[in-house]
Amino acid sequence: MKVALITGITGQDGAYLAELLIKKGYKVHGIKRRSSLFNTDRIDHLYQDPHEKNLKLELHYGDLTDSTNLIRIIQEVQPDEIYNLAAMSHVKVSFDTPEYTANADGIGTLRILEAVRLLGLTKKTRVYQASTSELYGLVQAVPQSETTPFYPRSPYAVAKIYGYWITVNYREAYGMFACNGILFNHESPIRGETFVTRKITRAAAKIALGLQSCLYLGNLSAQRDWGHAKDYVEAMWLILQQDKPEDFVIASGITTTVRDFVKMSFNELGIDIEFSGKDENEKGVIIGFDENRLMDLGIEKSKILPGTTVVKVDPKYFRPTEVDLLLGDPTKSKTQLGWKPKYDLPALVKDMVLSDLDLMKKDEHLQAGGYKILNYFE
Ligand code: NDP
Ligand code: GDR
Repeated sequence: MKVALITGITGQDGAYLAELLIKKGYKVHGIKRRSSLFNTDRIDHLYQDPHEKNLKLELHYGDLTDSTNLIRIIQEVQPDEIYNLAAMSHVKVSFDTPEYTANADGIGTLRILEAVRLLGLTKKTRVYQASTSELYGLVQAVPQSETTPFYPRSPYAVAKIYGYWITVNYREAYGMFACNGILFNHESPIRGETFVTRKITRAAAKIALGLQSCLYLGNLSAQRDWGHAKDYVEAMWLILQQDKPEDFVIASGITTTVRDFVKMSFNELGIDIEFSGKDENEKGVIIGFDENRLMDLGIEKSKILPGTTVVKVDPKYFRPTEVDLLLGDPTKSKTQLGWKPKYDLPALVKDMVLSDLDLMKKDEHLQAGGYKILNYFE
């Protein structure tokens, strides 16, 4: 039985990867941070009573900013594969916490690699590093491939560039099987609520049910190459199954604006939105609806009022330096890894919107029962 260790197991990718590896027959160990609440919602369906024998999933307390626990856990677990997914992963928040981000996302990667080396596991343990399309930053060329130069535009991206190069360096210096997956944005129904896609799909569902009146966003013109996290964790696994350690771009090869993602999300709910105005004054207004679609989804027609502004720009969501355009070239991963994503963008939007509609209907029931529903704007 192969043994895997996942850092960041409580995050979006950690949860999907744990599920995938367990299905493949792995014993999975995960590192979770101590927090004042359980914070294991995304992996609760995989949880097993630790008193049972032959556990498929075991959790360990730890933190990427503390090498003592990383060394101890890696020594105990003796993993065949480590997936280093833990990170302060929010680009905007990294401008507020740049030093912590450098420590966790940059030096954290070094701590993992060095633990493997110090413990004499360089020949046994393969390491996957969660690198990112944010490394490309200020556009140098499109589409972006494994050979496109980097130009990071945030403390997050600068920290991740250290993670990228230290992974390459440990591979070259010590012959480790250490690889970067340069993953473009990937989303899902369990995406964190403050990333733009999930913020949009949650708000669209709430607005359709009359639980929220307006969605406030930042840069609507940013273009992203979005895929489904379920497909992207398959690629992580494939990268570590190759004969030789190499770095791979994982992307859909299609780019879309935030504005179009908004339109697609409302459209999935049977609501048509049109944008007008410029920059900070741009807004999205309901221009019509598909009555049959609303009925199929159990949305009350009376709550969808054409002429209502449902999207506004709030400059507080602008970033000091922005990444305007990401568009990946997945040729290498498709030909060399045989990676075949199952979801395109419309299928991703559908999955997220319908899941959020379902969740928000629970809020609708609570509100009907007299409970206050909080709209948390972040
Ligand atoms: P999430 O933000 O959903 O999850 C991040 C995980 O890291 C959480 O489990 C979090 O724990 C954990 N974590 C954060 N800081 C620490 C720390 N100091 N020590 C230990 N654990 C920590 O991110 P995703 O799942 O979306 O992304 C996974 C990885 O892939 C990240 O490294 C991200 O930067 C990178 N990436 C993501 C892309 C995407 O589009 N999703 C694209 C390219 C790269 P907790 O639950 O306690 O907060
Ligand atoms: P990103 O994802 O920064 O690409 O990083 P995010 O969804 O936060 O932003 C995407 C684009 O949307 C614009 N935007 C907004 N973003 C947020 N969060 N909130 C808003 O209200 C909003 N309005 C517009 C942003 O300016 C940006 O251009 C994600 C993370 O998962 C990283 O960890 C990962 O490395 C990269 O994807 C690839």
